[in-house]
Amino acid sequence: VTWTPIKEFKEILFSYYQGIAKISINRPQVHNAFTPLTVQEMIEAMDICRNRTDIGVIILTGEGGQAFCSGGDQSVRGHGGYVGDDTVPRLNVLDLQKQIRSIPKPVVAMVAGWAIGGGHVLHVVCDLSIAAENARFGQTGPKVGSFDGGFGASYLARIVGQKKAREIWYLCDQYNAQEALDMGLVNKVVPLEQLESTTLEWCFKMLEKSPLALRMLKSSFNAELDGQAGIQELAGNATLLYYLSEEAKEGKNAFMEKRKPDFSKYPKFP
Ligand code: 2NE
Repeated sequence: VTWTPIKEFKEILFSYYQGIAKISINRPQVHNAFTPLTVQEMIEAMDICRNRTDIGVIILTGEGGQAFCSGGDQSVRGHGGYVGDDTVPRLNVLDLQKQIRSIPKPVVAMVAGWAIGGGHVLHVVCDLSIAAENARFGQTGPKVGSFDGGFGASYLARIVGQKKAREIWYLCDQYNAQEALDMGLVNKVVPLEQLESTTLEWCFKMLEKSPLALRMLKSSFNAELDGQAGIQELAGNATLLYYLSEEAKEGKNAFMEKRKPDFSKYPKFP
């Protein structure tokens, strides 16, 4: 597979192959820990993925085969957040989590090696997770003076159950790929050398499906859990579908033609 670069960044690789975008954290020397710049670049890449109509599925991963992501880079953690070149402390990974959740296309975490701390939460918020046999999962917050009580707690608990989620956070243990599969934390485990080919297979299966159906399903799964923000997302998709109808177009056309709309011919379904 030959990936074509989409845009050059400093701390991530961003590339394209046959309808699939791959966003890969490129800091293997620190197990792909993220800085504010890494996250800012991932947010920009996600935004490009959202806007490009030739991209149907997004893979999130890390370079090197030893780590997906080890969370926030502790060496730049300052007073109130992670500090970038502008000296401002930030927790911008929370914005990235929301973006992964609301982008109307499936996001697949392709996990080799460590998915730890804030890096674990990133795979948790992805739609699907495919793990290599060397994958290791866990939270470290209470050990290193941090926690993620948002998706990192509540959505994790929806996936693995309350008892297990509390165990993961309170004990800060690490779990291997088989244990992750057993608790429903990942969708599939494969040998490392098959990780990308299997992930691509799954992506191509999704790319064959109706993009609007996948979009509606993603926002429907979210709606049940995300309160008003989830309903807003699902309702936005309902509006999109309505805009595609002749009935909605009659309203707009009548306004533009400065006449009364005639909705009489549109059925009042039972
Ligand atoms: C991942 C883990 C368990 C791997 O251990 P090991 O022994 O295989 O590797 P090692 O030697 O620890 O790591 C290799 C190099 O990567 C750096 C290490 O310091 C080491 O550097 P050198 O000694 O070779 O110079 N490295 C690894 N993770 C790093 C990190 N997160 N920040 C900076 N440097 C890192 C082990 O490395 C580990 O436990 N890592 C830390 C995991 C962690 O606690 N992450 C932060 C959680 S908090 C968070 O992410 C967060 C949040 O809770 C809320 C909001 C936003 C973020």
